[in-house]
Amino acid sequence: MKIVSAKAEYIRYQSRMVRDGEGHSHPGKPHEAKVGFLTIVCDDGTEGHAVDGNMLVDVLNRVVAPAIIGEDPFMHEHIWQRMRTWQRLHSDFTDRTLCALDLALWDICGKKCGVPVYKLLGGYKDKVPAYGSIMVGDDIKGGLDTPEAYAEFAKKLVAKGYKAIKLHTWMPPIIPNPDPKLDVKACQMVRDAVGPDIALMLDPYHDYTREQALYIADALYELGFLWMEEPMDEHSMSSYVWLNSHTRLPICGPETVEGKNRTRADWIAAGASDIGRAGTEVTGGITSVMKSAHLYESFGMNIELHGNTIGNLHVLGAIPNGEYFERGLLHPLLDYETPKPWFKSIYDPMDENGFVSIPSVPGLGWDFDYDYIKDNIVV
Ligand code: LLH
Ligand code: MG
Repeated sequence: MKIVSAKAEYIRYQSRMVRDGEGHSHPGKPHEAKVGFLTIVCDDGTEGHAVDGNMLVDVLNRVVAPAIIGEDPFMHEHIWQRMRTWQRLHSDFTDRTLCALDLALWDICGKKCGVPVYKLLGGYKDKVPAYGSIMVGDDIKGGLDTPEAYAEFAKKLVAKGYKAIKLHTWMPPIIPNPDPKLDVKACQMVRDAVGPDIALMLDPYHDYTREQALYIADALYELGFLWMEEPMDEHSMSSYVWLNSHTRLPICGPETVEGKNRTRADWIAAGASDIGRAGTEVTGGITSVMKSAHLYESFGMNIELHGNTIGNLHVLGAIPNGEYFERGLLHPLLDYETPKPWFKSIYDPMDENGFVSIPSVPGLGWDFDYDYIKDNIVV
């Protein structure tokens, strides 16, 4: 079996999400946006896809496509390793772009074998509990503008079936200066609103000092939080070693720092976190997240996956040491349950007990609306 073509395109759609200066998402006025769509075709007609707002279409067409045509998609690790090393001097070849290639290859392999990807990866469970991941705080009336607003929204999430909730709190530029006391107040009010039986986590401003991060961590320990993630710049691993040795609250990470599974190995060796973290988009696809997951398992650690990607769902279905699916980002003024226009249905519907099933059809299980995609390609 050989790859005969690979093509990435942008699809236009109406978005209600805007990004602030630091890149955090918030609800906003409808406007035209575009999402990347990758198609890899094999000589027997099998097609694999990836869709993501952050893949770089130009890099996929210019760098990746010529390199993989003629390759066997089942020599997946070989292709991934080769492309990983190409990232060094192709500085625009991001992990999110590598992720797109990786997902499309896994999609092909699953379809060809007639099994969902999580079974190809090993197969461990067919559903996972979700946590409601609340969007970064804002200054929108009826949105996430006060600790009270978080508490109200958290109660609504519990009523929908969520048994776990993560807060992202306020960050510049929404507030001029980070405010650890405001974070703790929001966490306190959410704990009071949902009671002791709902698992809670916090992902606050990502650039606190050590002392600010420790102040929040100790307060969250008293509130019975499950973990805190990324309260400081992750490039300073020694700051995380310091934080982790000073607090009893479990620290989860790293999330965004570069280096894929190898960075995770260094954090484990240094004792920089209690719970590991990786995600298909930020660490170069399923292939890398599986390496991290097995590494953490070998050290007796759990891994919590970043983001609501279909790739993360398949990894969770394949490993014993990942507990939750991050469902979101959620916001009182946004509807998470309606599929994006390029999908006919969402891949992560949640049942009344707070569980999401791993897609069970061959491949990754995206339910694409191919007519919408065809009609909205940006030329
Ligand atoms: O800073 C943000 O906007 C969020 O932290 C975002 O990156 C979110 O995806 C996240 O970190 N989830 O865990
Ligand atoms: Mg995070």
